[in-house]
Amino acid sequence: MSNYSNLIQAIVEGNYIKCVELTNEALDEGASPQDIVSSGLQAGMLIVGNKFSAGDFFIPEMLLAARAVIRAMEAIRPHLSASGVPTLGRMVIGTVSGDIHDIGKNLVAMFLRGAGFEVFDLGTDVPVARFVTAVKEHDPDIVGMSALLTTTMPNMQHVIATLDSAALLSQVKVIVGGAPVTQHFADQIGADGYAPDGGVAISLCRKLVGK
Ligand code: B1M
Repeated sequence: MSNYSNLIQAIVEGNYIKCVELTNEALDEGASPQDIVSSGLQAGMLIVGNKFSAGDFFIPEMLLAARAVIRAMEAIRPHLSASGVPTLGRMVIGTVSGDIHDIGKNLVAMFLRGAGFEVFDLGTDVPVARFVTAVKEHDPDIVGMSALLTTTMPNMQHVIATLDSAALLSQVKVIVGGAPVTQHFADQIGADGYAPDGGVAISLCRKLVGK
């Protein structure tokens, strides 16, 4: 299926039953999970975001759309299973402090698990200090941070600075992502990489661990 207009419409309407049904149909027809995510789920959320910006949608509509996408992701997850694939590396991931958006972060975590990374998900609104303790606990190769709000982006820099003060920064690679994040911002704060989506996150993480 290359036309995801019905799936996009179901997301905009917040109809999670239809959204899951159409996602399963697309999977049955042989569409790749990546294509469903980028051309269907993300495209739908983009429209929802634009409607919110324009004042046509409010928080309840955003929540209904988010539920539809989360349910569709649950349907996609088994198709990304990496059983039998050797671990490529360990990663700690979280949405930074003050920010509760987790759909994109969850997608990235799911893609990376599917690609063979062992991912420790710290959740959302993760305090700076929690990233530091997670590095001590899990000894990851990569720390990944997500931010969806311009106001929470600076917290990524705080995490990097705190890892540096704790003499842990040299042991890990740091990657950042999220709708308002750019390569320029990543360079500015001293991150090792930026990924605009889950697919690029896989190739970036593979490159950072040399695999
Ligand atoms: Co909010 N929200 N929201 N929201 N929300 C945005 C982000 C916004 C752009 C909407 C808008 O105004 N057009 C706007 C931010 C404006 C800004 O900062 N400039 C906004 C706002 C203002 C808010 C509130 C402040 C609203 C309010 O309360 N007045 C509030 C903030 C709460 C908080 O965090 N403290 C809020 C709340 C919410 C909901 C709870 C209702 C809900 C979140 C539900 C959830 O996540 N469980 C929500 C939603 C759904 C959105 C939009 C509509 C969709 C976000 C999304 O899930 N996109 C969003 C508008 C938009 O982005 N178009 C919006 C789909 C997702 C797949 O994409 O997250 O970008 P994304 O992830 C992509 C890439 O960015 C990348 O890969 C992912 C997959 O390809 N990526 C990474 C993400 N993380 C990565 C990490 C990596 C690598 C790549 O490495 C580690």
